[in-house]
Amino acid sequence: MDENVNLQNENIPTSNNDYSAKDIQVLEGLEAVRKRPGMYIGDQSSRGLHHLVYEVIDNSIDESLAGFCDRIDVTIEENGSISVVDNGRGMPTDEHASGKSATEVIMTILHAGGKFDKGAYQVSGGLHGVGVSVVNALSEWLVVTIWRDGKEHQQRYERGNPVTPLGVTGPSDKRGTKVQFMPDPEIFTTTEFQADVLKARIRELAFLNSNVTIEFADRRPEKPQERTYHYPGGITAFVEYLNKGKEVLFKEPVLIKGNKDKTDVEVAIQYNDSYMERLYGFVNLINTIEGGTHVIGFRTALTRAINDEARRQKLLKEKEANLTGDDLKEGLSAVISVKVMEPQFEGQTKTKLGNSDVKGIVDSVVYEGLKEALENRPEIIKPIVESAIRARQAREAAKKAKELVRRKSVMSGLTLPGKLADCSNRDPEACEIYIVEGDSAGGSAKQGRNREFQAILPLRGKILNVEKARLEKILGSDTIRNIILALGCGVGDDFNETKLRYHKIFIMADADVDGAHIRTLLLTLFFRYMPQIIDQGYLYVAQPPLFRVQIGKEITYCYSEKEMKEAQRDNAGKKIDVQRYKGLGEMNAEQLWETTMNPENRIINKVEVQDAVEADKLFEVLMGDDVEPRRRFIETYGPEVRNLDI
Ligand code: 28F
Repeated sequence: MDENVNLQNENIPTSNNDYSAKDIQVLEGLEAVRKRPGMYIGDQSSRGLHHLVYEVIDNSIDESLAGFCDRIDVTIEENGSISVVDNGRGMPTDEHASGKSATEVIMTILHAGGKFDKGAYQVSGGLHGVGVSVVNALSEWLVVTIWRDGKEHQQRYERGNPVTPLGVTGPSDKRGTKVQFMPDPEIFTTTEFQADVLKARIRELAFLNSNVTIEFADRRPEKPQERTYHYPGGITAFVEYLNKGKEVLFKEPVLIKGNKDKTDVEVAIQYNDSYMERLYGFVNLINTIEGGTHVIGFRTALTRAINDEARRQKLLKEKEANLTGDDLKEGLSAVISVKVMEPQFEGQTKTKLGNSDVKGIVDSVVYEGLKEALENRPEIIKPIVESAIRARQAREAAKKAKELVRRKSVMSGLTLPGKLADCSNRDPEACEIYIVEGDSAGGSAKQGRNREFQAILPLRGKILNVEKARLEKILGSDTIRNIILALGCGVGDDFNETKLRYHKIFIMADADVDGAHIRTLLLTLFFRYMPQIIDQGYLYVAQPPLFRVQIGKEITYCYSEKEMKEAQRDNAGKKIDVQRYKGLGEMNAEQLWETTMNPENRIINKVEVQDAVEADKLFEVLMGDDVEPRRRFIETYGPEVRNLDI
């Protein structure tokens, strides 16, 4: 018996053929999506492209939240299309009042698929939950297959318009829904799916929905792969995954669950011995990277519960001040997953929770839960308090060393470093900064650049490895302070993107081992202390030429061995001179401009993080304290690593 499909959009056309105003409105609905895709999926770049997949998967997840689905298959097909299959009840196929099938209504009416029943939580809100009709409108083609009532049903659409009726294609004893779609190249700047990006979101969903198994497969010939994601341990397993390979302060993560005023709260906490905080917040399975009231409530409860227990166990002297939220951030790994009936999302990317009542709910659930855990497991509190006291001592020591004073000036970006050759343009959108290794290359870059929109910051020698240092020590390094001052946006919690002085930041270092080390140290600085610069796509690696090939009078610059060989082909017999560039310093200002800085000819590589959790692990392995994991990594991947894409 099919449930009625409750539609939030009343103006559904009355019949099939007389195109009343209402029909036009439906068509306009999908036209509106195609005219302004950004309104529905954020943008038309790779990020918006991957949102299409999340929309479809969310409908399968809703089926699993409702308790009818425990397996989802996500496949990048050989032809580059995406298939998502679930074993839920199957989208309704019965005829709708409008004369169309319920399926066609869901697939072609904006927001028609939104589950109307208030009973279950839905993955919706913000950019999420726009509905599968948006995916349909932005797909060159889409085929929906439904198995229910002993039959297989199927319908095909092109750019949102049905090109076949929903028809029965045969008997079937299966249950569930399959949506296969090809994103429309007329809409997206790229239609190439990134397996790592999809795997990161799938892994997250599997951790957050412990009852569901999600199979991923990439059937494209370049790099076929498949992987199963199923974590019965849920968010406890998520925190253990975050801490894998790290020294944890207590073995079993603390798990806290509670519900209040129809808000579900689930939190897992485990400390490790690093300086980093790894905290992930989710609202209705949406990753709230901008935080929000659930995170504030969590931090308030954590600080209060730990201070109370520390005093009770006399780990803090009477006259000693309470541990602060900052002290308790060091080494914290935590996952906060809340389910809210009517989430209000705020922030630039709609990933900040605004509901004020949720702060108090999370605070009381976490405080009670943590208090109980600390009483039942007395071994937990001591190492946490000792870690927090070390953090506080480091902060106080830095204050004495005036680092924190410098922190103010660095954060406010009031003074510019002397070594910076700034550009005359003041509009960050138009400006670029080259962070250049070595004074000689820095000199050539200053000379060769276009001083209207290109600034140069020469670096001298190695920079501090921030992976192993606290912020206070990092701000003590002149080189790093100069970079932060030149960029003007501050670091860490003080980061303020509106103060960023350049929207293109180039790391320009030699193509040799030293250059690679400097590049990696700088990438670590940006990834750990200014990740927003990477997320916004402002960080690039400049690519100087490796060879200069002169044939007669003709000079060609080559950026790879392959290019260099090609340049020499069909020129046999002529006088050929090949020069291999060892460092930037071998190029004069003119050559450096022409080959590496001139926007017309230069080759640049945008730094992108496709999987933040995996990137976090990679930086820890490559730059962290433990040599053993690094040695294993280099032995395993060293031979194949070309440009280590993070
Ligand atoms: C690969 C993508 O879209 N799966 C879906 C269902 C199941 C139902 C449903 C969907 C109910 C109220 C609209 C079936 N029987 N996978 C999917 N599985 N939609 S989408 O119902 C439509 C909604 O308004 C379903 C009983 N109740 C719900």
